[in-house]
Amino acid sequence: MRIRRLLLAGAAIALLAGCGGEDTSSPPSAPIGSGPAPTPSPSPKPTTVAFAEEFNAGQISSDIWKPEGPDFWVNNELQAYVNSADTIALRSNVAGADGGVLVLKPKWAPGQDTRSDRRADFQSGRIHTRGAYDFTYGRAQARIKMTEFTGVWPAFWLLGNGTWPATGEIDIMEFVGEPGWISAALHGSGYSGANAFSRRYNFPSGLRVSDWHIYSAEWSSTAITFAVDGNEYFRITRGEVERSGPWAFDTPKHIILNYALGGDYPFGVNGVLAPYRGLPQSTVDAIKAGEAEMLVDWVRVTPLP
Ligand SMILES: [Ca+2]
Repeated sequence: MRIRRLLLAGAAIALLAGCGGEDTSSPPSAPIGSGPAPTPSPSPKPTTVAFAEEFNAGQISSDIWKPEGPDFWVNNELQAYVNSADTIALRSNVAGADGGVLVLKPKWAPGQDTRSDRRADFQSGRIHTRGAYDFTYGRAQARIKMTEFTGVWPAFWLLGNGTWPATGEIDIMEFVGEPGWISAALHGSGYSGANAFSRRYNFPSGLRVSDWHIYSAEWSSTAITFAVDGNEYFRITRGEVERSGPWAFDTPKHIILNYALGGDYPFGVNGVLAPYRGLPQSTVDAIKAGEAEMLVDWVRVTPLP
């Protein structure tokens, strides 16, 4: 994500911890790892650049997607991640979708935070493919639809498997709840946090974040190009990056889908201080009403031409 100062210290530990048994809460309704593994929909299995998760199988594959747990905390965000059917689910019969969709959804849950150094009044979902599907180079795409509420922070991104930011981060889509735009970013040593390469994509008149859109990054050894619905809006070459620091994009990355709330990036845009940093009461009300969510129709990684 765009600003990740806390991750400097916590990323390696948190992410490594996230590789196995990270969800210590695991309520009975946990949607991932709660039953026999279905036939994995990605084909073929990891290691090569070819991945297709359509979310059509009726169950989220625990072979591929790992949930983040409540110990994880970065960017001063307002939620605790939990693996529950309220925060991570599949939904069918969604208008405009091709079969099932993944739903990541924040929930009002005061008094349930298990971390003593944080008071998260919300729970939400975050899943990743680290260790199950990591890849280097390719075109990563996801078809996503989100509701619009100030201070939310859903995202689709790729993260390197080593120390942040040295092993790189490719933010394909971040939405902080401001109608009309999303942003993309690249982070590495010498260009991270507030100094990342980033750009906003402003939707053409009449189009909204709350419509279905395809967010993509074409990642090669010489450049990374971001597009929305095939409209390229941000291209960074290796040479441009290397004027700020080492090119962090020749090593494997994994896929992350998450729904954060508040924290540094939304706060930096909206300046809201109350009732939560970066999150106004209107959005809290929307979360309580179950209206804030990100729907993901599919995620695909295809080889470069
Ligand atoms: Ca689908």
